[in-house]
Amino acid sequence: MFWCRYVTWDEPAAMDRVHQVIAEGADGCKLHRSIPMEKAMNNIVIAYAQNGEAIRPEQGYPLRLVVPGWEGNTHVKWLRRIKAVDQPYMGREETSKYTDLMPDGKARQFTFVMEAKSVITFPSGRDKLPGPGFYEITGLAWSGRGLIESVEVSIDGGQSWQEAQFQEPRHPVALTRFRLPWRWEGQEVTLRSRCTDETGYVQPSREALIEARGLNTRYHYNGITAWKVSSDGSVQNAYA
Ligand SMILES: Nc1nc2c(c(=O)[nH]1)N[C@H]1C(S)=C(S)[C@@H](COP(=O)(O)O)O[C@H]1N2
Ligand SMILES: [Mo]
Repeated sequence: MFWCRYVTWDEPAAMDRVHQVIAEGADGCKLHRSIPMEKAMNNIVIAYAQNGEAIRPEQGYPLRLVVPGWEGNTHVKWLRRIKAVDQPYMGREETSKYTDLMPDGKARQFTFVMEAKSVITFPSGRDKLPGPGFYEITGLAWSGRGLIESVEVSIDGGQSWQEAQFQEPRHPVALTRFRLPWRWEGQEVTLRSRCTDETGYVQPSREALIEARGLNTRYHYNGITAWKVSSDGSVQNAYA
């Protein structure tokens, strides 16, 4: 039931009609995704190596796509074919999956970009602080739209926010380490981080995101994470 036209290169002006490339994997399901030409020509990697060695079988050996800033599902592993076509393929991974069902019953489609997100990695769920004293809050922030511009941390349940420091250098669309010194007096507190990227996009609260998109979708969940530190030092997800 594929109704997109393949573009053959010997046709005159074929290039004008190439709007998408279809990347297909060699696994049993032949996982495939449509990638708009603009992205394909601009900011995409066909990777054969990682960390100085051939990419490992579970990472897509011998070749995989890396599509910076876009949802993991587009990073097709065991790449065996790239087709040029004039419209999206409407394969399983962009219709039945990787669409976002909204509360009104409509679905967002081709929501490729992963929007800005951050998480505190210390202290975080299941850590146990040995007692009151000095700690360094640290975590990671990233944005599919580019550079992380700032990260704020709240130690009072989201009422006030303090600017965290970055571990430089920062790179666009890459994990960015942030840190904030913190003295824990031993009382119950809730820790949150909130990042802003270079486009001015601010990571939303969980409540705001659920209000906007409902509860039917989670592929692009980037709400603020809250860690509750109890007076005995144990740490757990405040929303759990
Ligand atoms: N061929 C193929 N590529 C694939 C998949 C797959 O099932 N088959 N899974 C995708 C999904 S859903 C994700 S999240 C990423 C995971 O990549 P990683 O194992 O390097 O984290 O691979 C993507 N590429
Ligand atoms: Mo995934």
